[in-house]
Amino acid sequence: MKVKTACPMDCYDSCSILAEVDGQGNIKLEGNPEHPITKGALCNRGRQLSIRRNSENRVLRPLKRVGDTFVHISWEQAIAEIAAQVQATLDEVGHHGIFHCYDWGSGTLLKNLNQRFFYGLGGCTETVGSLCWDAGLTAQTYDFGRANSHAPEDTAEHARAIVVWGRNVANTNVHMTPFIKTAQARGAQLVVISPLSQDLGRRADKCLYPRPGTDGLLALAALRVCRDRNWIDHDFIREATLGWDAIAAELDMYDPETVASLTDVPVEDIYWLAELYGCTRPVATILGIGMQRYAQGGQTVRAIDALVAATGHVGVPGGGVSYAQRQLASFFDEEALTGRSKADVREFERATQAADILAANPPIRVAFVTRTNPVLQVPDSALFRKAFASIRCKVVIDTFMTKTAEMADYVLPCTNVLEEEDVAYTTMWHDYVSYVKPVVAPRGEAKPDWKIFSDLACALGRPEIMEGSVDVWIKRALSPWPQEKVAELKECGFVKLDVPSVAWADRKFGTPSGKFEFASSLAVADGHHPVARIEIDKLQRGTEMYPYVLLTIHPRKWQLSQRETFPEGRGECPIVEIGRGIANEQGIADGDFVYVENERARIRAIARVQAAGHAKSVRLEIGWSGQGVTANDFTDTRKADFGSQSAQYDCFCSVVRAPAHEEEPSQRELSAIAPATTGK
Ligand SMILES: Nc1nc2c(c(=O)[nH]1)N[C@H]1C(S)=C(S)[C@@H](COP(=O)(O)OP(=O)(O)OC[C@H]3O[C@@H](n4cnc5c(=O)[nH]c(N)nc54)[C@H](O)[C@@H]3O)O[C@H]1N2
Ligand SMILES: Nc1nc2c(c(=O)[nH]1)N[C@H]1C(S)=C(S)[C@@H](COP(=O)(O)OP(=O)(O)OC[C@H]3O[C@@H](n4cnc5c(=O)[nH]c(N)nc54)[C@H](O)[C@@H]3O)O[C@H]1N2
Ligand SMILES: [Mo]
Repeated sequence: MKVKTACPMDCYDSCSILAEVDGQGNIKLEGNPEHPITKGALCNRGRQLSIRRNSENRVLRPLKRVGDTFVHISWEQAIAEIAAQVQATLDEVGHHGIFHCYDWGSGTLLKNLNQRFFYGLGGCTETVGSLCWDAGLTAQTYDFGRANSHAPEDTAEHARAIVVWGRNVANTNVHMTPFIKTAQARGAQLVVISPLSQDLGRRADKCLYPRPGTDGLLALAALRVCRDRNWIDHDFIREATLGWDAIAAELDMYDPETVASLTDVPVEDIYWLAELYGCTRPVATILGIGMQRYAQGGQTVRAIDALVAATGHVGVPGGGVSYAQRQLASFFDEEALTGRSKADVREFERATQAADILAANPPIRVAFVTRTNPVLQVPDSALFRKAFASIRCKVVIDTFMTKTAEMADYVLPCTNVLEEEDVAYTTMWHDYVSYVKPVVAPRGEAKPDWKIFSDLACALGRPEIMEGSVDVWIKRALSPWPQEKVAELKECGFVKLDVPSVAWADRKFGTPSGKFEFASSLAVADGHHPVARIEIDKLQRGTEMYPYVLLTIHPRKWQLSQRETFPEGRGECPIVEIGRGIANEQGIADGDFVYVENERARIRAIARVQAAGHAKSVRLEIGWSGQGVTANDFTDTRKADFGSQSAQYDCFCSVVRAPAHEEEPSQRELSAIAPATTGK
C-alpha cells in the first residue's frame, strides 16, 4: 500500500510524496501525481529522504562525549544529565543562559514545539533573523505590505515574458520548470538574470550575467530608460501607488553607460531590459534569494519592485514580483504551539550569533541545536566554532553526525520525516500544504524532537509544558480551519489554501497607505532612504589581492550540508566553477588544480572553467567541508541593509593554479573529479 506523505525540506516546492515499503524494509519514494504543483516528480533531495532514513551512518542512540570520543548512553541517562545542566543554568544565570540555535532544516508544524519547551521554562536565548531571505522579505513589506507570489498556474497561463531574476530554478525550484515550459509553448519569452550561468539558461531567449550584487543598479537604470521613453503605467501609478515623483526624480543618478560599466551588463542589454518591461505586457518576475545576500540586497529587491510596478505589471494576471509566499501564515496558529508571546526571549541574530555568544551577559551555559548545522552554514565558521566551543554543555539533536554534532557534548537521535506524523507547511512558493504520515517505525532509539523535549520537561518536574499529543497539537495549530479542511488534508494528503492566484489584484496593498509605496514610510522609520536607492560607493569590491567574487551558493544535487549520503558529496577536494576571465588571467585550464584563498581560508580545488556567466565570479557549493575548513570559512558575518539578513555573497577571493609539482591528484581528490558534470 502506498502512503501519502510530504517532503519537509526548506525549499520552494514542498512535494507531496507516495511511499511504499517492500518486504525487506526498502522504501520506495515517488512524487504524488495528484499534486497540482509537484505533479508526481520528486527531486534528488526528496528521493534521498529514504536513503537518509536507512543510512548506516545515521545516529541511532544517544551519544555522550568522553574525552575525544563519543560513547552510547541510555535515553534515561542522557535526559537526566541534560536536565541537570538546564536546571544548573537556570539556578546560576537564569533562562537566558540557555541557547536554542535553530533554523528550518525541517519545515513542519510540530517542530514549533521545540521552542515551546524553552518558552515554558520562562524563555531562553534563541536565534532570529535569517541567513536566507529576510532582506527581500523586508523590502517587499516596505513596497507591498507583504511578500505575495503569483500562483505558478497564473504565470504559466498569462505571462508574455518571464524574467527569472536570481533564482536557480532548474536546481532549487525544479517544479517551476514545467510551468515555464507551458508559458514558452504559448510563445512567452524567458529571460534569466544571474551572474552564474544557470541550467535554465539553456531554455532562455536571453541571459544577462550581471556582476554579483549590482542588480539594483540594473533595475534602476532600466527604470530610468522607461521613464525617459514614457513606458510608464500612469494610471496604475496615479491610482495605486505613493511616491513615484520621489523615485522618478532620483533616476538621473543611474546613467545606463555608467551602470553598464558597474554591472558588466552591455549597455544595449540595459535598453533591451527596459523595453521588455516597458513594452511587453504582462511580464512575470520570479525573484530568487541569491541577489539579496549583499550589502544593498534589500535595496536591490526594492529597485526591482519599483521597475515592475512603474511599468504596470503589479496586480495583473501573468505579472507580479514573486519572491516568497507569505500569505500562508494567517492559516496557522503558531502561537498555540510555541507560546512565545508569554516568554522572555533574548535574541541573537543568526548571522552574528557567534559574536553574541562570546559577549553574552548572562553567559550561555547550555546550548541546544535543532534543525540546523551551524558550523557549516553560519558565515565565518571559524568564529562560530570558537563561540560554540566556549559553551559548557552543547546538545545537538540530529539524524547524522554533522560537523556541529562532532563538537557536541551530547548528540540525541531524532526521527527522520518518514517516521513522523506532522504537517509540511512552509512552502516558499505555492499555496498547498501537505500531511506528513508515518511510513515506517522510528529506527533504533530515535525520537521525534517534541518527544525529546517532552521527556526533558518531565525530568525537570515541568511535564505540563509539553502536555498534549500529536493530534491535539495539530488541531490547535489548524484551529483557523473549518473541520472539513482538516479532514481533507488527512484524506488527500494535501490541501490548497486558496490564496489569490494574482497578488494584489484588488490594488489594496498592505502598506500603511494601502498603496504600493515607491516611497515607504516604514523604510524611513527603519532608518533607510524612502525610495529604492543603490549607493555606488557602497558596492563591495574585491582587493588587488582578492579580486574575484566567491559565491557560495546552494548545491545542485543535495540540500545545503545534507550531503553525507551522496558518495560524491564527501570529496575532500571540491569543484570550483570559475569564470573564463579568471581562467584567462590566471592561465587556468578546465580540470586544473587551483588554490582558492582569501584573508580567512585557503583550499585546494579542481577548476571547472565556465564558458558563460560573469567572467570574474567563482562558484563553490555551500555545505562543503574538507581540508580542515568549510565553505563558510571564506565568508564573514557582515549584514545586508534590511531586516536581519546576512550578506555572505559579498565575499572575495583569489584563484591561482596549483604549482606543477602539486598537480598529482590524491585518491580522495580523484573521487571528487568523477561527478563534475555540468561544467559548461
Ligand atoms: N538543490 C537544492 N535546492 C534547494 C536548496 C539546496 O540546498 N539545494 N536550498 C533551498 C533553500 S534553503 C533556499 S533558500 C532556496 C534558494 O534558492 P535560490 O533562490 O535559487 O537561491 P540561491 O541558491 O542562493 O541562488 C540562486 C541564484 O542566485 C544567483 N545570484 C547570486 N548572486 C546574484 C546577484 O547578485 N544577482 C543575481 N541576479 N543573481 C544572483 C546565483 O547565480 C544562483 O543562480 O533553494 C532551496 N532549494
Ligand atoms: N555561505 C553561505 N551560507 C549559507 C547559505 C548560502 O547560500 N551561502 N544559505 C543559507 C540558507 S538559505 C539557509 S536556509 C541556511 C540553512 O542552514 P541549515 O538549516 O543549517 O541547513 P542544512 O545544512 O540543511 O542543515 C539542516 C540540519 O537539520 C537536520 N534536520 C533535518 N530535519 C530535522 C528534524 O526534524 N529535527 C532536527 N533536530 N534536525 C533535523 C539535518 O539533518 C541537517 O543536519 O544556510 C545558510 N547559509
Ligand atoms: Mo534558505
